[in-house]
Amino acid sequence: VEASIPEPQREAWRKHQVDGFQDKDGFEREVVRHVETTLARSMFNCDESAAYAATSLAFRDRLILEWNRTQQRQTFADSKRLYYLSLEFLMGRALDNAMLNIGRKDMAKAGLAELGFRIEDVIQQEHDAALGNGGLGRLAACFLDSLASLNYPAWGYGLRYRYGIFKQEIIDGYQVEVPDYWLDFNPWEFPRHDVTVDIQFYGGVRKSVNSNGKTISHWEGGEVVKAVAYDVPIPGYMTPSTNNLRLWSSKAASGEFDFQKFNSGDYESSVADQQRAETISAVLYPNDNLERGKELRLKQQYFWVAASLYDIVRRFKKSKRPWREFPDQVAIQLNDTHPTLAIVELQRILIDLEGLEWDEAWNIVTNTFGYTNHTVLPEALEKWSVPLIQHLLPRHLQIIYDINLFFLQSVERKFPDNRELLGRVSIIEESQPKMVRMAFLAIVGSHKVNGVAELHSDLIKTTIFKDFVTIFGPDKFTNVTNGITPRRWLHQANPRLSELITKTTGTNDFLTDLDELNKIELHVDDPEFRKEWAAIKHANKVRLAELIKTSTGVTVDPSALFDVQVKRIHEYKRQQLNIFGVIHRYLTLKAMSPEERRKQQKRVSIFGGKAAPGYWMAKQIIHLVNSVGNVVNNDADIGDLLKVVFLEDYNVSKAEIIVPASDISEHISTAGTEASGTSNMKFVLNGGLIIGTCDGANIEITREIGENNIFLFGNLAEEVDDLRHAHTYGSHTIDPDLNKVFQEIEKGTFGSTQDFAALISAVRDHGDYYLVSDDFHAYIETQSLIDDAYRNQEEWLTKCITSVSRMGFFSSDRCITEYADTIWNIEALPVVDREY
Ligand code: NBG
Repeated sequence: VEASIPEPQREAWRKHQVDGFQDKDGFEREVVRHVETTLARSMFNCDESAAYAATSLAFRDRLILEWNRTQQRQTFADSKRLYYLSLEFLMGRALDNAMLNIGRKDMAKAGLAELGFRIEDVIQQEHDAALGNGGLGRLAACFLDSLASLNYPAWGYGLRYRYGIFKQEIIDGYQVEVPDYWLDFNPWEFPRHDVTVDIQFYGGVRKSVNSNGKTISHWEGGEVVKAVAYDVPIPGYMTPSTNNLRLWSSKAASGEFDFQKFNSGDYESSVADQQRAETISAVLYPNDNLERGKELRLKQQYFWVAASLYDIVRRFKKSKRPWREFPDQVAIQLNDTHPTLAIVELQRILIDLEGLEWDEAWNIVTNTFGYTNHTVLPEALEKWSVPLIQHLLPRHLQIIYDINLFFLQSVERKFPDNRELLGRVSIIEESQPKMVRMAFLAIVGSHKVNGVAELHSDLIKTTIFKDFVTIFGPDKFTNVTNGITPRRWLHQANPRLSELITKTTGTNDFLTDLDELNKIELHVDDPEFRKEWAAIKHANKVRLAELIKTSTGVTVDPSALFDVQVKRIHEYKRQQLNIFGVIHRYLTLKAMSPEERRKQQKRVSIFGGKAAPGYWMAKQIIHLVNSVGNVVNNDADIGDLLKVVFLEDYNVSKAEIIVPASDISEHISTAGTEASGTSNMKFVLNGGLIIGTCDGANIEITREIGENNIFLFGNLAEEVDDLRHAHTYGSHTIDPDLNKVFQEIEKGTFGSTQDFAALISAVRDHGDYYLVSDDFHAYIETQSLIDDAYRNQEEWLTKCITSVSRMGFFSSDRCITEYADTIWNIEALPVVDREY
């Protein structure tokens, strides 16, 4: 308020208010201006990367003006806001998305052509913003797109990692990790050097008694690190609403370096302090569905949570409302347990700094937070050691103990004399050392807990959180099935299909109301439409074949069936089942006569995905895929009948090329392990079919598109426990076809047998936890059904078109609307007074 311009001078501001470019000429003028001034280059010195930079800056300028107006509108409306706290935002590239969302891509294309550039080449220059591992981070990115497109007042809060997920190189068939330094030039962020928060670590707690006789806790001493805000504008689709993603970067609190130390000649250690502070936001932990309990990770979590809450509270306090209205103004969603300390931090702010009573504060806290669970895998459930929290956040540990005490007392009152129950649900695990169970803390501190697909939401209620359903009742637990944004995953990734649908249905309403896709089902028999559809799929496959050629050197036939499995490499996702199936196919083909072989369906098996650097088994899977590819791709008997490729460095921008080109994609996790999966939705939306298990969102996809349009196989979630038990305590026989595959690997057909021994013994000797052998037969049978189905191209095409037409449910717009209505209780703020 203090910095606002007095009324008499505001006229000058209004008169000189800038507006972003309006037309092609204006756009070109902005590009030239940025090349010549911001970049200090000229027409004699302007390559594609400079053209990319200038184009992005031109669009960024437009976005920030809308961003300003959006923020003003939201402040003025004073309605409830959502804050989405996520350690990961896997955004991918921004330029193409910005151009499409604000509806100016054609104009930019024409403008760039006049300036001497092809828009496709310019778009390619952008480095992916890869601040996430996989599905969880990409979901957050899709949510931001929907929140802005639906005009919800919402902010994302995350960390501005200097290094995103590592770049993967494949050298001699092995994964090698290379740091992803992406911030050299990032036109999409606005540093807010004036928006900073001091974050405290370590120290101790002193108690005092105030004049009312109340004990007050003071967290004192320790060290302070500065959080600096960087804002990333998030454009909605065809709306001026432009939301904010605020990412925090860490800096030494004393500025450049500690002048005390500097003056006393201790220059090196003052620089070291600076570097230690900057380490906090330096790197994204590269684990997907795994938590390692590292101190720096806990520091990241508190740093980010404390800065975000300070910001949220500061904004609320400006409204001068009483504290009890906080949950009417603020909804905070915890994306997994990573931000759970926010619950403790808000309670601390309210009782220690704002002087509220415990119960009043706790009521505010629990009405503010919602918690989304994204996994039931035990190795991914976060626990932090009590001594570590005690050391880093002494006051928070006390509050956690109090939260637990009051919670357990309430359980005791409801279920007297049930010590076992108390032990099971305690937030503190009585282990050596004691551990804080973050998911339990998140449940106790939230008013709603949701899973991300129906099966998953049922599973959390009957397994890991069963006792909490008994305690809080079933209504606290709910399901919100994941969704994807049709803007990026159809319009941007598959522009020709998007155009065909628009032309055929006469409108592009499906981009804002995905249920409208059902209109294309009326055209499923229209020969012209079918022909165009098939031509688009073929062109997308040609585009992928080119990527495969340049990145692996392997030539693939675009008319072959493209079979794709791209996702993080994990035993539960069962890439090993896929590659064992590929070996089985290879052996079958080898055993055939040349005449018989000629009748077989051609296939390209495409793999992609990163293994966590410390995940040895996952790295062996990558090595096996590459080794098999080496043999199969060079076998003259096989030729184009089978090719096996591993595409290195799978990321969002590669997914935009891969997804529209698939015929079959694999979503074959052990039933009950994949919470939802979201690429399954992307593949079907782009006219590919699925081979999958009855897991995660596969089940709901089947319900929507019909079971004739999906290839399901394998044991069900409810059968998994018994099978595992039988493996360990009964006799465990391995599927005979799988045994042949193992024998072939052990013969050395694919190179060093030693390397692959662990993949085999996991199945044969160590209880086959992921049920690879149990599902193998059904898997290869189903793959052969797919070969047969693909031969009937007309029927296949009908399946694809029908499936796309029924995918409306999986829009992240539907998903975000459910969150808004049932968990956040927020309302959209549409812009009514302006044409857009
Ligand atoms: C992942 C699940 C996926 C799910 C995404 C998004 C974690 C912890 N979980 O199945 O494995 O689609 O979350 O909900 O990364």
